[in-house]
Amino acid sequence: MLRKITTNFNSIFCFILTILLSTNIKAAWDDLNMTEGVTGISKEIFDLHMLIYWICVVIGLIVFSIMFYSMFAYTKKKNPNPSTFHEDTKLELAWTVVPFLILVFMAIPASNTLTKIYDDVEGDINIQVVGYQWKWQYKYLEDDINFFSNLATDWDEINNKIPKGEFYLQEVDEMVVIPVGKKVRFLITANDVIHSWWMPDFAIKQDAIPGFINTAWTVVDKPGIFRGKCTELCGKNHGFMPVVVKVVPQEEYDAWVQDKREEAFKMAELTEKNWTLEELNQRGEDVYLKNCVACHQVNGQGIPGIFAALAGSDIALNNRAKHIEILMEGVQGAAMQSFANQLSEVDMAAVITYTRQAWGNAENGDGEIVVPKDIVEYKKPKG
Ligand code: HEC
Ligand SMILES: [Cu+2]
Repeated sequence: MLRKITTNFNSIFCFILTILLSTNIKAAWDDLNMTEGVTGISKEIFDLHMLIYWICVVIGLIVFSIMFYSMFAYTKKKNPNPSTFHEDTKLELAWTVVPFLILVFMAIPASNTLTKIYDDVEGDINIQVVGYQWKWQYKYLEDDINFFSNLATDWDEINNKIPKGEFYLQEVDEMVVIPVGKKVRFLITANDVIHSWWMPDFAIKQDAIPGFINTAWTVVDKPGIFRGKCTELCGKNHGFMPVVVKVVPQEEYDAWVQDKREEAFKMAELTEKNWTLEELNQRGEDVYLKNCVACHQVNGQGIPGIFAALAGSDIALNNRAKHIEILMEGVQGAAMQSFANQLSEVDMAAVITYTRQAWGNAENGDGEIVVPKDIVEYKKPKG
């Protein structure tokens, strides 16, 4: 038994020695330690963490030294008659008051930082963050910018068909962009279940709860791309909704806002526009060739038994409402996915119209078309 303990002790000792001697000690330490982050608050939190860590180390050293000293210096052999300071009032007072003072000493800087973290005034830029299963939506409240940020990792990487990339599960199709040195406030909520918006480098980790708005703020002093994730178990694809924030100089931010506005303006114009059947058909054919042929084939015949035929499909001929629903929601448990977030309202309307017209569908069915406004209408919250 004793031998076993000694060998264990030896191996632990060797392990610690190896770590201490390794040349990468600083790197290993940084790896194990909390991140320092890139904002004033994150650095303050880091300093607090280090301060309290060292206080704990000192307390640990004192307590264990006294303990081990007493264990060896006052054995029964060396000290057969133990001293009796049981119920010593002074001693008991001391070991109550001293820890109390230490706690107060630690609470002062901690409360200071906490007050700053929860300083909930409006930012220079205010962004509403909405968690969805399984993606984030960002709305820039002042600039009317609104987009979804979807996971951009190739599904072949996820399914182990190709090697995993550098930013595996940490990359998105559209990043949150914010300017350097400005106060950005995030108003965080969710659409379906509880998510949590976590950006370690900004020291932000805030629950996203349906029906509530939690806030967090940051000022980032250094440009760069920072990565975080959803940190609340929110269902099957919980690990597939990363958070990526790009911090850029003010001019670059202004240009980005301008681009976004123009993009939105062009899209809104297209959505509002009165589309002719021919225009819809033309655009719809392009969309179809990009997004649908792989399964439904150029001739709309699909592949019998695998991919439904659209030519002559009852839905495409006579059931306009169901047709929209299938494209917007997908078909549960089938390869037919929801295209609601992949296609704009214009492209969605165009491809539905196209598939209701092509391959003789117009002649064989009701030939009803779908315009972008129908899709906007469908997207409006029901009830
Ligand atoms: C990855 C393969 C795949 C892609 C890509 C795909 N679909 Fe489908 N689609 C299916 C499958 C499979 C079904 C049958 C689903 C079921 O009901 O089981 C289907 C069903 C449909 C239906 C209903 C047909 C019927 O009569 O039941 C429509 C309409 C449709 N798809 C349109 C589209 C359009 C438009 C696109 C492109 C924007 C598209 N699909 C892209 C696989 C696909
Ligand atoms: Cu989530």
